[in-house]
Amino acid sequence: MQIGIIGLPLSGKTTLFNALTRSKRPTGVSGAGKLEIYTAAVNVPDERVDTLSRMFNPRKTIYAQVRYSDISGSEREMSATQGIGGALMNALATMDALAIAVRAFPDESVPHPNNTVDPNRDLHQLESEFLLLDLVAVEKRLQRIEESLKKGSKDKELLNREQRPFERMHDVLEKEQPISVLHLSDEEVHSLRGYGLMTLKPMLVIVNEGETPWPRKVESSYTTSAVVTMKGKIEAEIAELPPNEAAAFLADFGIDEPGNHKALRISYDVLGLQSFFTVGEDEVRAWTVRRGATALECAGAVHTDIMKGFIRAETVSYQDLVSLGSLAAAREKGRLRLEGKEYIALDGDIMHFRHSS
Ligand SMILES: Nc1nc2c(ncn2[C@@H]2O[C@H](COP(=O)(O)OP(=O)(O)OP(=O)(O)O)[C@@H](O)[C@H]2O)c(=O)[nH]1
Ligand SMILES: [Mg+2]
Repeated sequence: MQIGIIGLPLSGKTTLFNALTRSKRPTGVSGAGKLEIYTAAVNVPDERVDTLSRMFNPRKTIYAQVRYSDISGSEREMSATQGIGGALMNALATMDALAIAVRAFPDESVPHPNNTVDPNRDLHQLESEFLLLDLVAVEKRLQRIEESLKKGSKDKELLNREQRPFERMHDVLEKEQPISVLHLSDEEVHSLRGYGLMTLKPMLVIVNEGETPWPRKVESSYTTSAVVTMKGKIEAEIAELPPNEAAAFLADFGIDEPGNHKALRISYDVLGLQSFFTVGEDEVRAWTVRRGATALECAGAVHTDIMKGFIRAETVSYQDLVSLGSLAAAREKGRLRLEGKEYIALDGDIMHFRHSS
């Protein structure tokens, strides 16, 4: 999973990126509006993985990973008449979700492109801009389709098939909602990647509040967006500390859940993702799949060969395994089930795939 952080200049994108990934990229240095992208991966903290690792004492413990990209200078790549520039379009194609950084820290020494600090105004400005960009792109495509149909194109059926999703997208955009409300399938999203549609992907809003809490609620105008608040600068500094020292500082600043955990948890939610685990003496590992994934799709996440040769998935819930203490006990108590291809995996399932090779 890859999440791109975008936002107005000097909203704290790099600061949040540092807090989220424990990186040390220089902040407060503007790249003169040029598009620049830095990516770093982080492990997804998961207490269940820690517990399983204690239980199996494996040689390797592997957490799920998420990649964050710090995208600066995106504003120059967006034009209401020209659409999105090629470089940004290519970058967006690799992102599964976008996180909008919104400034809510007052700081006289940091200039604001809109002069005053007002996170709701900035957020709504960006959200309207994204909707407009998408509306222009969708209308352009619809117009092309209509022209081709009028000319009596041979691909009438193909064009008709393409027209429908674009009309649906047009409808929601006109209602000032993002395309993501349509919950398009992975395939549909994939087929649209060449159009640089900003609101096709789930979005997360990260309110970057300063040392004191922002007094008003920051609300997205998109029904599908989630809002997370972080204390960017403080959390970036704390992220540099060893974990045992970090805990004391978090408590001092009244941060009950560090922003990096919160952002990951909510990203999974917004993206409709869940985890399943594979366990053994060799490796305890977390895997990420979409909610509602079948046992076959889970097998495919591990390896395409396992998916191709899929026979059964030995499955036990995390709760059952932990309360019974071992796979042997789970088997004995009949809690280790043999599931077929169509089984809908639940969050936290522990799976072992029987397969032919
Ligand atoms: N006081 C305070 N300053 C912050 C906070 N977050 C960021 N800043 C400062 O704001 C300035 C801009 O932060 P960056 O993280 O570089 O912002 P950015 O969005 O990456 O900026 P560009 O990439 O240049 O558009 C820096 O001087 C940061 O130290 C915060 O929570 N509190
Ligand atoms: Mg930056």
